[in-house]
Amino acid sequence: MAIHPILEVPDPRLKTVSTRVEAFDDELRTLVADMFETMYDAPGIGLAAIQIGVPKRVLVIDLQHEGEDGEPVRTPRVFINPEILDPSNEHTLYNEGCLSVPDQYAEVERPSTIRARWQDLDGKVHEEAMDGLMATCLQHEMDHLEGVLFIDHLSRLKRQMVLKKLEKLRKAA
Ligand code: GNR
Ligand code: NI
Repeated sequence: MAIHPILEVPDPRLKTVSTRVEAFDDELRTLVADMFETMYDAPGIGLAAIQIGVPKRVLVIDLQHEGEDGEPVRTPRVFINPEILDPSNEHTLYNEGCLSVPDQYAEVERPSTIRARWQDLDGKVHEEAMDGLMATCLQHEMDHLEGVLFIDHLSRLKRQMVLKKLEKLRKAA
């Protein structure tokens, strides 16, 4: 297993449209293991393969909740070739961040609930209704598979502000 560097804006590879997974093999298992290790190290609640430079339709998500002892409990989930079905007409705002746009946050509006269909590491198909942070996070991650970042949902002015702030922070570092 390995922690990979996370691509950051304006890396053009983040605009890649990722391709479907056809082979459910050991190489895929290694990729997913590396994605979890990289996501937990960052730390983040989700990661798309393209964020470590692999243009495949693979996502990992772990929303982690607090256990009774106050310790975080991990709930690792893998989504391969995910699809969104029946997004709700109702939308919700969430203050989103992204490991590829470090330390920047902005409100993004997305459908409140969705149904998701995806494959697991064995290629088995799953379907589930999602809401709350899980619905938001899955939609954020699915955007990465299309080469879209949360800042692409903002007005051009707001997007430029975020990118300018990031540039400034990098120069100061
Ligand atoms: O760690 C992350 N937090 C987050 C917060 C609100 C909405 C989406 C996210 S996903 C992000 C990790 C990431 O960049 N995934 O692509
Ligand atoms: Ni992201």
